Amino acid sequence: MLVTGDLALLHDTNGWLTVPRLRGHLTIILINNRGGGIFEMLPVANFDPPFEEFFATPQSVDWNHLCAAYGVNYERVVNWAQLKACLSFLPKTGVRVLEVRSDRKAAHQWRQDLCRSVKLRLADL
Ligand SMILES: Cc1ncc(C[n+]2csc(CCOP(=O)(O)OP(=O)(O)O)c2C)c(N)n1
Repeated sequence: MLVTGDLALLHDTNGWLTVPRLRGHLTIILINNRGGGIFEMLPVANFDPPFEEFFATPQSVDWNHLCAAYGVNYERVVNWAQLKACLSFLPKTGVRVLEVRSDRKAAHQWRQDLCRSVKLRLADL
């Protein structure tokens, strides 16, 4: 099983040319937040432009179509119950992408808030 971001996976999708020779199975959980969420942690994230175009670099890829081009199975996951059901069994062969879409800005804010509350609690000790 592989958990990856959309930019990292896009970088390597040509590796799927070897899928016909793959022995075993790979499930890829694709966290698609339309760009590099890691860069939201940089000070430059507060300046747009140039942030979106030159740092986050969101791509307009239809993952369903891209997967189909390589013979990779695709499923869009929209809730936890579906994700749990998808992971409750692993196929024996082939590659499968489970796309989970996420809001890059909202996720960054959520992490910031979480870190802040953890720091506050540690300060209480
Ligand atoms: C081969 C390679 N190219 C570029 C980078 C620089 N880089 C580090 S993280 C990142 C973007 C990651 O974005 P994504 O995979 O969508 O994950 P997210 O940050 O959204 O979780 C890039 C381009 C790298 N580490 N390796």
